[in-house]
Amino acid sequence: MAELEIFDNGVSIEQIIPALDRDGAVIIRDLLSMEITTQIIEDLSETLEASTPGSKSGIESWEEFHGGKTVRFCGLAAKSRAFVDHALLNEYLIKVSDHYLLKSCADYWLNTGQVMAVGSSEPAQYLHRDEDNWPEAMNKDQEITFSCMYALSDFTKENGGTVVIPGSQNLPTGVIRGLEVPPEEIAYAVMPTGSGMIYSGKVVHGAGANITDQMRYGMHVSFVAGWLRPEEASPLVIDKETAAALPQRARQLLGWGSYHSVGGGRTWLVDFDDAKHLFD
Ligand SMILES: O=C(O)CCC(=O)C(=O)O
Repeated sequence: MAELEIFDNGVSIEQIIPALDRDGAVIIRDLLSMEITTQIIEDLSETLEASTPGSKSGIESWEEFHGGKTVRFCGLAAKSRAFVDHALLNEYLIKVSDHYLLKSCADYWLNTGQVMAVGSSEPAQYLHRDEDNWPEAMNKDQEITFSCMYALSDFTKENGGTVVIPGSQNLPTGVIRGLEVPPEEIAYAVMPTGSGMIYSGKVVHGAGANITDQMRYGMHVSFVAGWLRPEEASPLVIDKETAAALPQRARQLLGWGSYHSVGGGRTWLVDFDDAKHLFD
């Protein structure tokens, strides 16, 4: 079995980048404090209780991907200020995303913030890459998306802890759906509550099988290059009033700001003006 490198909160970015370059994923313990984790869970619990397992897509291939026993929901920034301040604006996730994504774009924004609660007896999800969302933009020389899987409960090998293939970010460019790999190449994101696994959009991974009788509560946050269309339509969910109360960087990440390309044009404008001026 392969392993991911595990760091403690407080580690420098310079220490984790070599591990990310090598494996495509790292685990950081205590990325969220217990107090913040508890607050986020409390903020999201009403939606969690009201959500039923299975895909909302109505599309067979997505039903398989989303998992029939897995609860998923988005719009987290509208539901939890603690999510915004500590998960969306997480210092490590932002610094790592700056390091990798700003080589391919002038800025990035939220791709999706999503609870992924894997239910008891859910089989393993097929292995994939997050950059599969944007096949037209894949390029071996650039990262277009970076993610963090926060553990809102302990992640174990038995309860669906994320399966990761370290080094698979270097496999040939292209969409991967259902890669078969020998057991010795597989690592599991085994991590206590409050930890986060930060990973490249190129690394092959998927939710593990949950063979326990408990749910595994994960919360995924991913960023994507500002010139690409995100999975989640955040500004259609986070209304202007909610956005106005948030820090400017959070607003920008949530789509309440425009994109200024390096040496090219500006996009996502409001009558030719930067959307951030809606809050002046
Ligand atoms: O839940 C997990 O551990 C990973 C899920 C995942 O990779 C996805 O749904 O895109």
